[in-house]
Amino acid sequence: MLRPDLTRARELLAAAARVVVLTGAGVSAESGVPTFRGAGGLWKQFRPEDLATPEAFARDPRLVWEWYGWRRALVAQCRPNPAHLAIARWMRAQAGVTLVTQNVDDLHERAAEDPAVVSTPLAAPLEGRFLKLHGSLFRSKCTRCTHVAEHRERVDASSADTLPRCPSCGALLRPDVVWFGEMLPPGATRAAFAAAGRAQACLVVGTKGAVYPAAGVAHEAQAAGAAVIVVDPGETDYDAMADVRLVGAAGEVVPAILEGC
Ligand code: BV8
Ligand code: ZN
Repeated sequence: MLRPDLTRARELLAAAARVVVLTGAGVSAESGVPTFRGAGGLWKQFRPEDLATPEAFARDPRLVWEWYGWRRALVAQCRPNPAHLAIARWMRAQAGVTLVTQNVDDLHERAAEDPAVVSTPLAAPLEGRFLKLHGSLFRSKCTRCTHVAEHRERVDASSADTLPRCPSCGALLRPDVVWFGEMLPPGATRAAFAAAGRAQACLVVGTKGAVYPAAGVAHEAQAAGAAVIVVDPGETDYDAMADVRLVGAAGEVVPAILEGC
């Protein structure tokens, strides 16, 4: 017997021609990637204002690279979990699904390439339906010129002299992620809010909804009349507005909702 909240969530998603999925750190928690605010979360060991800001990088690029290098090495050991895989399969099977993620890990991307996922026939091109609002842990950009490139090699943050440098102009490279106080990528942000404004349902997975403007995507969907479904073991800023709140882990709940979708 299915939980009534699961049944309700399935009904709302089945009735929606266009759906926006908004994910945060919680969707990667079962893959072993620490969240920001959870117990043992990333922010616990390092405070955001100390590290995820341009000022922190200007002040101590070595420490900031040490943190990002550690996160990169950690994520490289992790694997997509059943929530990433179920969302990736669903995006292939349903043309109207758009994924908006706040995460800088590459687990959604790796799920999309998983053999168990790519065997699902593609209902519509994925182009424009996978939007990353906060950049990528595995891409670095130059602090001086326009160089930006994938960057997966281990970072030696043991001294300022060993930090990664731009192959074009020699200036310091930085992680190509959006820090606090920085603008989000305009194109992806516009596309995310446009998709939310057209959605009939918004599935929120693993985010407290505390960081803006990304957190506003779910509010935009709700304002446009979309049903809001929240999947999280804890409390979130979306709970009061949710049509359905599924208390549980993404890796268990998301596949259960999307089965048969
Ligand atoms: C902007 C990339 C303006 C980097 C991130 C004062 C000064 C400066 C700015 C501000 C300020 N006050 C407010 C702001 C705006 C600020 C903001 O919102 N601050 C918050 C803290 C109040 N926003 C910004 O600064 C943004 N930029 O405003 O620019 C501007 C405009 C024009 C021109 C110039 C400038 C930029 C914000 C982006 C910051 N970068 N990440 C990196 O990763 O290192 S934020 C980072 O935290 C994530 O990307 C994510 O977006 C955010 C929140 O994390 P969550 O994903 O929600 O994770 P969290 O741990 O919080 O929650 C996890 C959830 O999962 C929990 O609910 C938990 O219960 C659940 N969970 C746990 N296990 C599971 C699970 N769920 C399911 N299954 C499980 N198993
Ligand atoms: Zn350069």
